[in-house]
Amino acid sequence: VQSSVLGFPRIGGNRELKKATEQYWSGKITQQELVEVGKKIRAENWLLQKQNGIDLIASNDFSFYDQVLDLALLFNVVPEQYTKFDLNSLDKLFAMGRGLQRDSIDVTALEMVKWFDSNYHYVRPTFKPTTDFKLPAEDALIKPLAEFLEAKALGVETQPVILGPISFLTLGKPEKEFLDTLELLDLLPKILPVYQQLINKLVTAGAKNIQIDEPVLVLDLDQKTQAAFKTAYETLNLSGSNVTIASYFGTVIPNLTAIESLPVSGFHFDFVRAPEQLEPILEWLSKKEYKLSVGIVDGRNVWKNNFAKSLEVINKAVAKLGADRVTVASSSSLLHTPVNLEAETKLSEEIKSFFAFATQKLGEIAVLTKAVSSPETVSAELKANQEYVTKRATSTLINNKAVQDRVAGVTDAMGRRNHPFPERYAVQKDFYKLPLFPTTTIGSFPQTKEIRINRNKFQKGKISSEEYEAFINSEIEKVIRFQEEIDLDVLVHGEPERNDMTAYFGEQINGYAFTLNGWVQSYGSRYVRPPVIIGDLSRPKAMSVKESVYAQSITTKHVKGMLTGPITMLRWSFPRDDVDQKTQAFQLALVLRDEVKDLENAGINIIQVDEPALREGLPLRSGAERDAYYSWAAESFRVSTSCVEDKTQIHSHFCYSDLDPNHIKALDADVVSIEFSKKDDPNYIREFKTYPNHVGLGLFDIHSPRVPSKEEFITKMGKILETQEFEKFWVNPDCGLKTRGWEETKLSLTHMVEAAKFYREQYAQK
Ligand code: THG
Ligand code: ZN
Repeated sequence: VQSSVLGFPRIGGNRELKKATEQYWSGKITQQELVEVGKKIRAENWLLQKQNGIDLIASNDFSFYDQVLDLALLFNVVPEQYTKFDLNSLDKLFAMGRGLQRDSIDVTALEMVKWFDSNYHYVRPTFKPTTDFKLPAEDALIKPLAEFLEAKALGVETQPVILGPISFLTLGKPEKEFLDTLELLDLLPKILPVYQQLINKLVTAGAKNIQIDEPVLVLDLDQKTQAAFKTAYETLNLSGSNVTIASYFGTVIPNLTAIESLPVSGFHFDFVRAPEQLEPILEWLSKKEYKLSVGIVDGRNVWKNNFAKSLEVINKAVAKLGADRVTVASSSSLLHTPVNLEAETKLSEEIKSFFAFATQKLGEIAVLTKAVSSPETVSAELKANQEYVTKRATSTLINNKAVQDRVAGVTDAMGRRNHPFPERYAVQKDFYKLPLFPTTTIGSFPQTKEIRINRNKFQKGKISSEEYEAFINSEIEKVIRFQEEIDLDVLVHGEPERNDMTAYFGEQINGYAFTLNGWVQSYGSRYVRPPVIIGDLSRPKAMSVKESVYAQSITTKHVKGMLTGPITMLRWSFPRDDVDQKTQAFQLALVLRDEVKDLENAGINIIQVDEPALREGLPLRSGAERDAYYSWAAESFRVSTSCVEDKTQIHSHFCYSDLDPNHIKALDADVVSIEFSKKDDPNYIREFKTYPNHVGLGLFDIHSPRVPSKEEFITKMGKILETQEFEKFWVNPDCGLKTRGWEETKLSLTHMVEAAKFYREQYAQK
């Protein structure tokens, strides 16, 4: 039995990659210095895995921005707009990932979308019929090759990981002009020779094992896509190396016929997320000679592995296939878990004893591997693990009877507003007297260095809570005055008190644990520190009322209260693995319901409850589980928000994914704002015409420092107005502004408001 890790976090134990990348962007270090930081992180990761006795260690799992974007650049899938300037490959990568506005250069970023149902975002490659797939002429620029050789030079033999052709194509989209005409899989004959060249180079360099990721195998695939697997892998000549096709985050069973006889050496499947696929897979493999990589140490969560349970799975595989055909592996790349639990000096010993981060998971994989062939060498570890399982199940941190009873008592009526939207809207229209095309923002304003410094000082006890509150209030006042100045209609307080929209609330809810250093990459140089749901959830006191009330007290305009919805709280936390997701969502819904009521009672009339993670919670496959999700996810949102009067206007916000208007409709929010600026797709606008309540389609990309002109806003709004009913139309950016600087924020919002006023005049006569 061998051990395998599909990928290790690339951010460094102390976020070294983020710091270096941002320093490079701001001109403080050179590209060479940045490259060195990357090299150092890779070396540390490989050596750490080697020390832990991992047999198959991934390479090419590193990236300066995103691994899908890396592959696009490697294969010359670079839209023309990025090729006009003389950018070297790393700068081109960054321009594609985050846009670039400098000197005479002005390009927007490619679209960024959720990686399956995770909180990681990949950059979506765009293809056209004439995309000229090719490898760079210089071997040093062929990243998988260069990194394989780099590890080899350190004495580590690695398994290069490459996203496979079917996933790479289908996770992309056609360039705008070809949206309706290009079938991505028709590009297969053109892209396969380039995959072949790459594989040949790796083989020549000595790669004995290659992992090709085909995560789309866990999605619903049509006939054409299924057939493409056969075409692709039968066309490629993979005989020079042991090629493993890897899937994760779900079951492959519905697509099994697509892969059952491919000419590869083996497969990796995720038995953490989809244990039910074990039997049929073993049945199939017992008739073949493939190797099986058993994904059994969770790459998506922080809980310690349950060795006894895992060994049942592994031993079944060994019994059926024999030890030399079985590999013990992480379920997916460990990219989605924090780097090292050792850094958590503030967690209680009890809670800490429940967790394993990426570094600890390496040890778990090693123990499980040994437990198969020589259990006596790891008997102490197995025994300690058994004790953990019992201790956690009976821990007093976990169970709260009052919370369980309250969830059991949730009624349909609790998820229904007093009146349907048209009636509520009549009341709201009268009350708010907003102009046509009301302008607003999504909630956060730039998180400046000063804000971060003060928050830090407060956390470390270097300033008193009075001083901190005074500072936060002064920041709120700044944001309010600015919004008044540029004449926005519905104001926000700017969220200077919040580090992160999930962690901020998680830290105030009983039943949550949070980390000091549990960073996980979200996209590019942006990381999150997901709080961990460890037990039943309750709210000891109001969480957001003070700041909203202060903001409302200093302005005559309406200030929107800002909360994070139950699904997003759940999805952006590490959830419990001992209770189902619906129960956790309803516990959160009740916590939020109390908060919504408190805000309303405190005179906050507009309350936004964000659900950007609504779509990512959707089960990856259609069927009963997905239908059930649609219903309980919407209900948990409505339970959070339906306790208010007709007059109180509930807003919600969605981003990072292609949304189904029907799903949003079921939430019955009065106003929704939706990320939109990079959806160059008129069909998507048209879909939102069917949305019955009011809607703001995001007008500019907040991930880029680029400032759109007033004219650009006018054009964008014009396009939307062609299909959208104008009375329903709100004007707002794509998402919160916390990652932006003040300079570009001021200009962009000013232009946005000017454009709204332009149309207000135009439509005044209608
Ligand atoms: N919070 C969480 N998850 C998220 C988002 C979020 N997932 C989707 C989306 N938003 C991702 N976007 C971001 C945007 C900004 C940041 C992280 C993810 C960000 N992070 C700070 C950084 O990297 O410097 C750290 C924030 C902190 O101090 O906690 O700015 O908003 N959970
Ligand atoms: Zn958003």
